[in-house]
Amino acid sequence: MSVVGFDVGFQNCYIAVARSGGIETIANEYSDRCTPACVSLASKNRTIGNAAKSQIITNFRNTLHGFKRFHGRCYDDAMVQSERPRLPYSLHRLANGSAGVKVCYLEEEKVFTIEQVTAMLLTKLKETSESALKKPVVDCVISVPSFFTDAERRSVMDASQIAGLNCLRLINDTTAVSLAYGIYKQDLPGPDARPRNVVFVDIGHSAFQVAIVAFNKGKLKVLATAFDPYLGGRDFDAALVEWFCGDFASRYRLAVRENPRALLRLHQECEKLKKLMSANASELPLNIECFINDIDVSGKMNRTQFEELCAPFLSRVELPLKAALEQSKLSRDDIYAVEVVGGATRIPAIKERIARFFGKDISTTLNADEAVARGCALQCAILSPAFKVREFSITDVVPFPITLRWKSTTDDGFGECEVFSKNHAAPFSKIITFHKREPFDLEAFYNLPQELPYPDVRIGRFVVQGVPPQPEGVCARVKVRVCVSVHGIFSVCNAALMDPHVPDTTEPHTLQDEEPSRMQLEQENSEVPPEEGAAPGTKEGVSGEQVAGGNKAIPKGRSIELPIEMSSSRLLDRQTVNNFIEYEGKMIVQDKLEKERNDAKNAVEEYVYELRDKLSGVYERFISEEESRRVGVLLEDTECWLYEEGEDQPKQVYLDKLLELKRFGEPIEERQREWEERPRAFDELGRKI
Ligand code: ATP
Ligand code: K
Ligand code: MG
Repeated sequence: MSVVGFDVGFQNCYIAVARSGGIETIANEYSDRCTPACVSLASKNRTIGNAAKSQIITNFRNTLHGFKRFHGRCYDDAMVQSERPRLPYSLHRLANGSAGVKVCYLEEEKVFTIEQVTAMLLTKLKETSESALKKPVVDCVISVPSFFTDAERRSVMDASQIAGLNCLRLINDTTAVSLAYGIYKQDLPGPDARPRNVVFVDIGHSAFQVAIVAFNKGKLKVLATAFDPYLGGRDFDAALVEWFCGDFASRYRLAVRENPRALLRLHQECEKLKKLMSANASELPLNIECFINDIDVSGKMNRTQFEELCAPFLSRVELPLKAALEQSKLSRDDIYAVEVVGGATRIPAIKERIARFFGKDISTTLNADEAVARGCALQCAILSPAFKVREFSITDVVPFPITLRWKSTTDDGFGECEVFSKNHAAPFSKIITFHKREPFDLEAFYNLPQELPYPDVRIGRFVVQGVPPQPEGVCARVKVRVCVSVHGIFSVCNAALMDPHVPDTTEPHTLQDEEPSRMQLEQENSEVPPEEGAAPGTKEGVSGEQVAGGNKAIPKGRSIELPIEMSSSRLLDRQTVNNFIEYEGKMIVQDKLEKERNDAKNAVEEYVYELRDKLSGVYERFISEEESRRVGVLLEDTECWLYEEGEDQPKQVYLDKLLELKRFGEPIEERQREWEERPRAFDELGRKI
């Protein structure tokens, strides 16, 4: 069983694995520990990660990057629409309204959902981890921003399924970082002592997250989280791009924005310049050769100018810090350390603002790029029965309060109840008791729309089925369990029809029509099974008939589990996910075949060069001039063929070509080998005598 953690960033992905030596961040086939979140579709295959990144400019319409935030979003979503004009590739409105992408793949126009695109990226991360671990990888932990709502989280879960992964937990970025920080600390306060409170700030390419976490020996508890989901390193790049566009327009009369390739190049150069400015306060150059119409451009910028340009972004740094501190109810003196991770925290002006806000130097004990992935791998190790790790309990928070609403069957009124308040511990589950005469609906939604970084407050509709018709004046007692799972996803996870003969001592108002005031909200730990009486076996006993037959079907003192159906407008159904799994498999095969075809072609090319070298080298004395000339011509012809007719042939053609060449090359090689072995054979013979 594999133990793997994936940090799927907006720009950069990292992989950490658990091996006997501990947690390690691993490198891909380019010896790079960072795999760009980039997927490029082409006429014969797709490339993912580093290889795709190198296609950003050459194949810009079909090279996808910056798609992470489209998870669970509608095409018409304001955020999606504001990103759309900045993307070099096309977004597409899918049948269910979701945002997808439209690209040219295998020489055809093709639409992919965001789940499929992220699945492609995950396939790459999976393969990289498999080659490092030398075994199949299925179980994993994947990080998501702490502000991701249910729709976004469910969408990432679907992506992981499409990639053939079993995601044991979607963990919040900052929670993963906290785990990476806390698990190795030997000097944490005892279980009942005052906790050590640490602030974690992660500013990546697209977003800014902060969490305040209380540590005691063997446990961490997130006290509060806050974020600016729309502030990250890319905003600083964009500010530079904007400025240089203006600069180049006035000095070179160039309309950069009208040229997608030039704009992409400028973006890359501005990002490089931004990084250089983190280390260097003096003026730095920006040069691009043959930028537009063969014009070389150059410009310059210093850190002070950069900071002025980015002042609107820098002024937003304090807000999430303030929000988190207020929610945690701690004072600055209660903060033990402020740890920063994420690439954009390397910007000196950002670091200064964080330090100034908390009134202390910031710490960088964690690896800013790899901490999230390491935390994910640690969480995976904790969850995996195959791995022994130190016990460490993690309590996260519910970032957005959740309310459940229902319609009363008796008086047509509505009832509702906030089931999870802001910063409620998670994962967690609760039980609500309803008195019903028929199947009923529960609607879950986020009740603070102004705080939600998502346009739709609806989480989903849950239909509790199988409640048998009741005689006049009688209601069936149904206990419904609602939970926020380890993935941070809300659901109505089960419902049980209670035995009417057993008086429910916990609920004094059992026979009255339900209203919020008469509803019981029992809190339980998420790990406890639904009801003492509800043995898992009872579920199988529920058939439509039995339920319709009335309460007699309920075993004495026990309960019957009722089926629940969830509907949500953007949820992928099972069949669609299965189709995507199958299609992903086909694309993997296609990539493999294309790789083999290319390898076969490369083998021909290599053999041509090798044989040519040897003809005028080691083989020279084993071959007549005439033969050497003939083979030389053959090699030349083959080389030309590779550039022309042979440029794009099926694998078998290259294999045949190689055999043909070897028919000439191998006899010469044979002669050379015989000659080389002869004196040795002679020697051995000599010794025997
Ligand atoms: P997100 O967390 O938003 O999903 P991500 O995880 O991909 O994004 P990171 O890898 O943490 O993001 O950070 C990438 C960002 O950090 C980029 O904007 C990059 O330009 C920026 N960055 C990296 N190094 C530096 C540096 N030395 N100075 C300034 N910015 C930097
Ligand atoms: K990252
Ligand atoms: Mg990140």
